[in-house]
Amino acid sequence: MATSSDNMKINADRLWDSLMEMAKVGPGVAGGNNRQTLTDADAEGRRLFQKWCEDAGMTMGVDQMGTMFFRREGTDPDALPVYVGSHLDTQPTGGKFDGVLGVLGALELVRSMNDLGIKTKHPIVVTNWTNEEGTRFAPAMLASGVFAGMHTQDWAYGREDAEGLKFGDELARIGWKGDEEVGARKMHAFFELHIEQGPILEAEGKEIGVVTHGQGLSWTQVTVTGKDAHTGSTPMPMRKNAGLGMARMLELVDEIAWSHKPHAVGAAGHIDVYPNSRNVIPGRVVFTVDFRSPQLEVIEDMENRFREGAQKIADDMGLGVEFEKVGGFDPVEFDESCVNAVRNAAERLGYSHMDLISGAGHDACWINRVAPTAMVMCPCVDGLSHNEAEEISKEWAEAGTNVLLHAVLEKAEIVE
Ligand code: HGY
Ligand code: MN
Ligand code: MN
Repeated sequence: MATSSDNMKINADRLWDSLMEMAKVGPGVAGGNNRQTLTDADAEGRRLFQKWCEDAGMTMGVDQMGTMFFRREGTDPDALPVYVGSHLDTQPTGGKFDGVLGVLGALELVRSMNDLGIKTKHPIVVTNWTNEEGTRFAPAMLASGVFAGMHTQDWAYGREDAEGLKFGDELARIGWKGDEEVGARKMHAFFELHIEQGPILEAEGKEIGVVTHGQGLSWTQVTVTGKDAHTGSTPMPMRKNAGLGMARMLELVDEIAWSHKPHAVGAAGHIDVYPNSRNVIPGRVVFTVDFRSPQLEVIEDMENRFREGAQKIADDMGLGVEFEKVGGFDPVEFDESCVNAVRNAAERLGYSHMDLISGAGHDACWINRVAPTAMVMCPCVDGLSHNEAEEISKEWAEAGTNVLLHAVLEKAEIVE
């Protein structure tokens, strides 16, 4: 028998147990996770998630990018489903909650609907998007990007990791290359629950972030070429030090981002030095510049100033430099009716909340281009993420998932 909608709540203990169980798959070295996309650990996590979803009575579909869809029937089989989910893949030194909370929160939403005997007009589809992180295979949000028509599937299949392995081959190797056409599924709406990955909600003492926008992202891969040479016997004036060139370019990235304070950010998280030998002057370095801002014109300004400045640094030092845009998306404004469903849920449930711009990128940022989309955020301790020490409280997980439940039900329409 369905309960009245206002006091519907999820089972926080069961959610937390599932989060801790999934955290055992692809453990990190410092209490977090290293469950990178298309690794054996990813495959193990997928199988565990599949078992849980099928135990909850859902039926699975998998598309040609490996994205997993689990369907709970509605009373109107022709009604477009409400999709809800996130990603199970992690950073190499990832936390237990980035992405995972959104996937297992969606599963908990269905488990609770089953317990409460809730029926909806629209079907519900719980989703695990492949390769959100973009660490092993750039760019980030790769599968949701193909789903939204931003990348071709062939281009995605050809993306290579540091060992030269191809995305398409690795997807087949782990046995998760599905048969569904990517993007063929049509959505009534999409919701994603995610930890904030920043300090604002905790600092403001808010339990829920109502995400109205997502900042844009630009990834430029830079290759600087100099000349390998002996660090001892090569006189300073003769050196072509690609490592030094990179250092000056990274200083420029920081300066450009600060010039657009307080919202713009810039850094390089990926850096490869060749030959990376203690007594060889680096002849080649490859690094990726990550610029972000809520304003597209700021992103474009940062990109342009960096390329000009880096080219001048290289010219002055007698180095070569090449630029390749390897990822990016424009700032996102989420769907007003879905955002209102999130805000209504937080208010109805009595959670403190505030509007928020997402600092990180998410699958929702691409899906927003093909379906009405919104995000729910909960705080994380010290705003820390992409770090094995990432932590949230069970209460924050519970609040976020309760709001997700009520927002999804507003769109899926409860049938008494
Ligand atoms: O890069 C991002 O913002 C996301 O965590 N993949
Ligand atoms: Mn994430
Ligand atoms: Mn992440």
